[in-house]
Amino acid sequence: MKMIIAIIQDKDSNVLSNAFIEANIRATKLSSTGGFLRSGNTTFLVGVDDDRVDDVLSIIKKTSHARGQFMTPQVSMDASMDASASYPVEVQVGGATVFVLPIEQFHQF
Ligand code: 2BA
Repeated sequence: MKMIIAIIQDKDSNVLSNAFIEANIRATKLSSTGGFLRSGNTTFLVGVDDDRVDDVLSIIKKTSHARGQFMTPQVSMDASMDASASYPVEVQVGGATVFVLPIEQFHQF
């Protein structure tokens, strides 16, 4: 059995939830925050048998899209006062960041 942790953009989360339900895949959805942009994203925890890992990965791949997001870099007071320093810059986010971990034990009491 494996634990799949998938971090995706909020905009894709409902489509992904529905796709999991349709495929009879059980998942837990958590509200999360990206450490870099400090904006909201969604983390799914999916516990599945080994033979369903590829199904889960392909559903995530199909439903998660990369998008550009603008951020304003923080300017240190010590920095030279370059006028362009605080202009928003575009960062590519997603589609999905996915970790697949082995599960040692699984219990439901
Ligand atoms: P954030 O940390 O808010 O990062 C959003 C996007 O900003 C990233 O997209 C990446 O394009 C860029 N980025 C992140 N750190 C950067 C840095 N030090 N320098 C320059 N650009 C940087 P993604 O790579 O698609 O990541 C989307 C979200 O997935 C991340 O949101 C974070 O919540 C999660 N994530 C990504 N890699 C991770 C990892 N190794 N461990 C845990 N969470 C991760």
